[in-house]
Amino acid sequence: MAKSQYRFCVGPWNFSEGGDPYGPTTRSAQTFDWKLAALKKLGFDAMMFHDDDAVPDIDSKSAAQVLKEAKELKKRLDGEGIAAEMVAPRLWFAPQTVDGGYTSNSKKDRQYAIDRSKQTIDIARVLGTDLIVLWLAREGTYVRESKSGARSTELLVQALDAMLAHDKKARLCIEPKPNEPMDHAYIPSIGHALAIASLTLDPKRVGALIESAHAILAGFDPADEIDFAMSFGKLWSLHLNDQNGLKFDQDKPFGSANLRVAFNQIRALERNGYGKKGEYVCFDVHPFRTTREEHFLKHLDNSKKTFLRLVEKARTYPVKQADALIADRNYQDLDQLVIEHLLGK
Ligand code: XUL
Ligand code: MN
Repeated sequence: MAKSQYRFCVGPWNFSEGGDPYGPTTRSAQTFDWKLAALKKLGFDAMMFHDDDAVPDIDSKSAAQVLKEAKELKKRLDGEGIAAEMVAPRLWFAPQTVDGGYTSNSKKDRQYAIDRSKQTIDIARVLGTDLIVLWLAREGTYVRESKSGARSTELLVQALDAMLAHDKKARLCIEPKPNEPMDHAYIPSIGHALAIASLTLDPKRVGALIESAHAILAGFDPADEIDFAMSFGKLWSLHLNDQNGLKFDQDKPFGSANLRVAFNQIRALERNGYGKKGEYVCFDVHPFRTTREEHFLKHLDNSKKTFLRLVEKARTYPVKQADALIADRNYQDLDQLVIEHLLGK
């Protein structure tokens, strides 16, 4: 398998239990310690956290208690040699976030979202990471006329500015997604994420996270999203997974739906040197609902395996042959060259 510069990461939510809107869970919930041990066993290096993954029942606890529990978590992670990659405020669960967090039509609820985001930065500091991920889950609408796009852009910038001012070292990493749970989201692509960064008080500290499935849901090739973000030096994290077309967010194992699209993501990471500045490769994948308990970790192990196999494929790609075909505008045979290479011929 390819020797690579890559380090791997996963979140506690990626050990999910199989529940969906149409049926209950199919596997029993595992403890945090079980997940931590599993992650080590699989050769992962870091864990990503929502604020309430790091400190459960966060809204019922005082600020001092939250920081105390974050410190305890940091000790546990240090004991296992696992880093915290990022912390993300979960702004889509609490009653205050029904109409969105930063773009809610309620001033009081917008304040809740900003306060919770500042607290997320405090937790991240304790856990030893400067990376704050913002998946803007409900920053959009079900009924387009219920909010103004211009006003929402202004509110998003205000929220980003409040976070940037709260901690001069924090880096904000926007994870775009075009829909789900919303009909339409306000920051649906990497272009939107990088553009809104330029309106903030410190654009250098606002970057992006690309998730393969989210890019596919927007109708984009995730490899192009990677190349674009990395041309700006702004790809600070990555959620690799797969998605079979325009459906619900499937979070399939990496490469599961379209190996060639996965291969091109790896090529984009390789040509731009992803990981060389310490960025992690995270798999935002879930087990299929049918997965038995004894196969609980397969989706993680398999995603990593596929990733490393594709790194090898990217590094052994017949570049000279490809370049000759490109010079001859023989894209017909270039297409076949890629297919043969992936098939192992
Ligand atoms: C949702 C999603 C989230 C973020 C973290 O689609 O991908 O799990 O990655 O909040
Ligand atoms: Mn994600």
